Amino acid sequence: MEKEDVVDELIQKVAEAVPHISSGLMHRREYVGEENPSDEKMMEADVWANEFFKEKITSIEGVGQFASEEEHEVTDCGEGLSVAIDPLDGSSNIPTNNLVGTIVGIYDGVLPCSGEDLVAAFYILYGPLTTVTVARNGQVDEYVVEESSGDEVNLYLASEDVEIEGKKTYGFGGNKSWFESFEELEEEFSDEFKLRYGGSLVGDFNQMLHHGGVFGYPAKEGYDNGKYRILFEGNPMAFIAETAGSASSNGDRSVLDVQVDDIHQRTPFFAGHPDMVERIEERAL
Ligand code: AFP
Repeated sequence: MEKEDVVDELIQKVAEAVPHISSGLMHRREYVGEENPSDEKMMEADVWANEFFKEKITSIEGVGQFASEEEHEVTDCGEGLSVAIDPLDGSSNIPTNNLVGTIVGIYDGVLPCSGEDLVAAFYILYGPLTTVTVARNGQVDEYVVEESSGDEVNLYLASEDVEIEGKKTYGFGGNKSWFESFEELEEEFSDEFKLRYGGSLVGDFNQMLHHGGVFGYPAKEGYDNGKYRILFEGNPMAFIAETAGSASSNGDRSVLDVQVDDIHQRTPFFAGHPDMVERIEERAL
């Protein structure tokens, strides 16, 4: 299959999983007593969603590698594009019925590879509406997922060619351990912009995408490289932000320019209006 067709198939197959994932969360809100490769507690929903997506994605012709935030190693599954996924980002928000998401990066390269090798990226946001936001071919489009018959879903184009405009909101994670220089910057931003932070990367990023502003998770005490995994979270979200005409940064340069040597490598992460990202970089945080 042509790479474009593989990307189409990936978006459709992952979207088809939405009704199954949404209905399956209710009975999978307990922690399983194991940790993922990033030493984070795994919820039953994390394990289950990972297995569900892995089976769908590795069975697609034209997908050669599969990597997940929940698995230690890359799975080789044929020839073609490489897929890196955060199956259920924000799963700790499920017990409080907060927003959760699925993040997918599609790379034309052998994993681990840098964001420059991304050919497309998309996320699913499980909210009042379930939406799929896709960055490909230089454009970001948002679709609403509507369940149809059986496993079929319809994707309705809700927003075409989305661009991040304006500097309305800001939101930064990990506030319990920020370095002092970042605390000072956040105080400036809190005087100038509206705070939007909900503890869910996909939900918080999506607000920034539509409202205009900046979102991030900086390096902090004990986490010199921040919290987000570059392959599964940082690169795909940076690709979407930059495709939407905005900027991303690890505090120094575009997240997409960062060399990736390990599939679970972390990165400080900022994305949003270029002026706001530039102010963060100027503080060399
Ligand atoms: P979980 O997947 O463990 O819920 O973590 C979610 C997340 O990676 C991301 O979605 C949030 O932006 C971030 O963690 C919140 O981290 P803090 O709880 O440290 O603010």
